[in-house]
Amino acid sequence: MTETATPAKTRPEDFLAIDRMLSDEERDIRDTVRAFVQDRIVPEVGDWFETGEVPARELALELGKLGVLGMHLEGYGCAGASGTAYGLACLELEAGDSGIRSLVSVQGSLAMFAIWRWGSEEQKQEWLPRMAAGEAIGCFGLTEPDAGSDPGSMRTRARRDGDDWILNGQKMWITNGSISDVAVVWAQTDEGVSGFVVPAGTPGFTTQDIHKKLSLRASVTSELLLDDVRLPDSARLPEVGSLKGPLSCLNEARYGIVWGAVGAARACYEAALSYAKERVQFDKPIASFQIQQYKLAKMATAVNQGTLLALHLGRMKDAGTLRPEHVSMGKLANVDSALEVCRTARQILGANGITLEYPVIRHMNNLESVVTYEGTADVHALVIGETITGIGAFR
Ligand code: TGC
Ligand code: FAD
Repeated sequence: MTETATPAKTRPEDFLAIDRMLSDEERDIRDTVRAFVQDRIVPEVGDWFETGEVPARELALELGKLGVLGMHLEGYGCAGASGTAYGLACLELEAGDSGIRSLVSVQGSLAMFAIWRWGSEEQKQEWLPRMAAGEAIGCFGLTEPDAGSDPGSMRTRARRDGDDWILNGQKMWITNGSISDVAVVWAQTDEGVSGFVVPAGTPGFTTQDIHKKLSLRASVTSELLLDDVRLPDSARLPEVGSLKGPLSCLNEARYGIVWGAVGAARACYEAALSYAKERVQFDKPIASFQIQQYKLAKMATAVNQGTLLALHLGRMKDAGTLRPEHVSMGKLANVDSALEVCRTARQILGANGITLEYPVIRHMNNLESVVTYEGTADVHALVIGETITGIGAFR
């Protein structure tokens, strides 16, 4: 029998030793983003959430310097990092707040990716370097008041007028809408769905913020109004003319959420663990009661399972084998389990769990948006259902 080395002691903060499955470069990127979140986001985000005001412009510049805006894209000032490295960054950003991960997702995976994948060389040169640096902010207008899960029913229309296009319609729930320098707007045309690059200030293009949100409060959410907006043909994304255009961008952002949701869950698990070890009731820390240990054990398991699933999808993305239905499984599983972790954490904190002094209820409320946007849990279950049964159930 050969002698085997004793496995290293289990570390509660990395129970399954997933760290060892990362490369040095991936760990470096993860640690850099984690330190940024710890120094810049964590001390302030409770106040941003409470007031509903986030210094998004300043943050965009800082995130640009950090190198996370469009970090998985190649060229045009983007970092060209791996999908796994991008995922790790999303995890750390969302451990700060889903709104910060959203800022990065919408910029890099939706607005920049749309231009990078489907835009002309001129559009790429004009927008991508500034967007990667955080000097220009982008938004992505797909959802409408009457077209959410079913974007194919959108009413925003673009009609030709000589060499120009005239856009009319309304987009709803658009992250970064009012603070954007450029909006990627999807519209029906006689030839199918097209994307348009609409600079802020174009006559007829206005925005209005959505208030009274109880979730994603550290994020700007707006309505976009397009009233006879005239654009040259050079503003149209030339390389796509169907719903495949916007849906391909959603794959990128949904992939980031697979990782990000684990970050929110980890932050709540860590808050609950530390609270349970310190909070004394009946003369003992509540962490010493079996029922609380059961909850903590389930939370730790969920965080580790979610990380492994995200890492597996990351490796598939980097190998070029990741399909949209894989991303659907990741988003469905990880957001659902993150919600469960955050709700359990909230209860472990007792009354303290309802205040912004702790991160838990903020994450829990944020995840109510995360489970809805980028395809609801139902939509992702139906994508998986269609793949395994061969029967579409959307209609
Ligand atoms: P369907 O007929 O299935 O497809 C139409 C065309 O699109 C192609 N396609 C995809 N391509 C790439 N990636 C995907 N995931 C794709 N899914 C479909 C398909 O092959 C076809 O291509 P072609 O070449 O034949 O034209 O479309 P459908 O109308 O039946 O809809 C399918 C469904 C329901 C899955 C889709 O509409 C959907 O995903 N709905 C959910 C909408 C959604 O997720 N909206 C998100 C808006 S953005 C947002 O929420 C940002 S939140 C901020 C943040 O991220 O932080
Ligand atoms: P609906 O589609 O009306 O769904 C309502 C309910 O019906 C859901 O439970 C849904 O699962 C269910 N349902 C719908 N269809 C079916 C079906 N076929 N079978 C079974 N059940 C079904 N959009 C953008 O374009 N850009 C953004 O930047 C953006 N940012 C957002 C930020 C926030 C904070 C939020 C909350 C949303 C954002 N969205 C954005 C919009 C988001 O993508 C939509 O809310 C989402 O796609 C769902 O659409 P809906 O809200 O209209 O719900």
